Amino acid sequence: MFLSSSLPVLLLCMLTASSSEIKISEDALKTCSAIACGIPGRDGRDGPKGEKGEPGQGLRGLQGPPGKMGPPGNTGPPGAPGIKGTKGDRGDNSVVEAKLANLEAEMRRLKSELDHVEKLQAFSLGKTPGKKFYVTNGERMPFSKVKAQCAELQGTVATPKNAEENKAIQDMAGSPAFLGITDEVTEGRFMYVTGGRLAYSNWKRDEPNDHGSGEDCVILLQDGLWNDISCSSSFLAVCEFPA
Ligand SMILES: [Ca+2]
Ligand SMILES: [Ca+2]
Repeated sequence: MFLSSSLPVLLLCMLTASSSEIKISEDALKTCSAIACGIPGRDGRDGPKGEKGEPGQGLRGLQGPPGKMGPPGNTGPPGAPGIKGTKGDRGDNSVVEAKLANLEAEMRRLKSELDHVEKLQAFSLGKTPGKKFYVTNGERMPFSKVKAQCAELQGTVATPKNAEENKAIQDMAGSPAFLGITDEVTEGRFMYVTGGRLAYSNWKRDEPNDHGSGEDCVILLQDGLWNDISCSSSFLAVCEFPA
C-alpha cells in the first residue's frame, strides 16, 4: 500500500536526478518529504505489555517416538491342552529287523555250542542217556552247604532211589558222601529232602542209631551202605541232575 502510493513520487525523484547527481539529490531532498521518499524514521518506544491471550487452538503436534519397553508381565496360567495330533507315519523297521536277525543267528550258534558242550560233559562223566547223573566238586562240607551248592547248580543232593543209582553214586564218589535224606522233621522217620518217604534204603547193620547228641543226616559209605550222621559233620558233596 505504502509502496504503491509512493512509487510515482520515487520515479519523479529518480528522473529529476538525471541532470546532476549532487544537485538533484539536494533538490530531491528539498522537494520530497521524508515519508514520500521512503526514508524510515526512528523506532518508537515499546508499548505496554498486553494481557495474556486465550490459549490458542493451533494444530496438534506430530506423534512422538514410542517410549521404552516396560518390564515383562507375570506368567499367565497354562493354556488348555491342544487337540490330539494325527498318527505319524510308520517308522523304518529295517534296523530293528537286522538286529533281530543277528540275535537269532547268535542264539542258534550258542545253542549249537551248548549241545556240543553237553555231549562232551556227558561223555566225560560217563553219563548214560535216560539216567540221572551225579557230579562232585571233590570238597567236604556240612550238609546245609551241600544243599546250597546243589541248589545253586539247579540240582539236588544225590539221592539213590534204587540199588542201581546207589551203585552209581558209590562208584562216582569214592569216599563217604552226603545223601539227600534226613529225619530232621520227625526223629526216626527218614525222608527225601525233596519230599516223600523213602522208597529204597541200604542201611548198614545197626543203623540208623541217632548216635550221641543226634544224627539226622545220612552218608553213603565207601562200601555202598548207609549210616545216619550229624548234619554239621563234613562229607563229600555230590549233586544229582535229572536224566
Ligand atoms: Ca536222627
Ligand atoms: Ca549213625
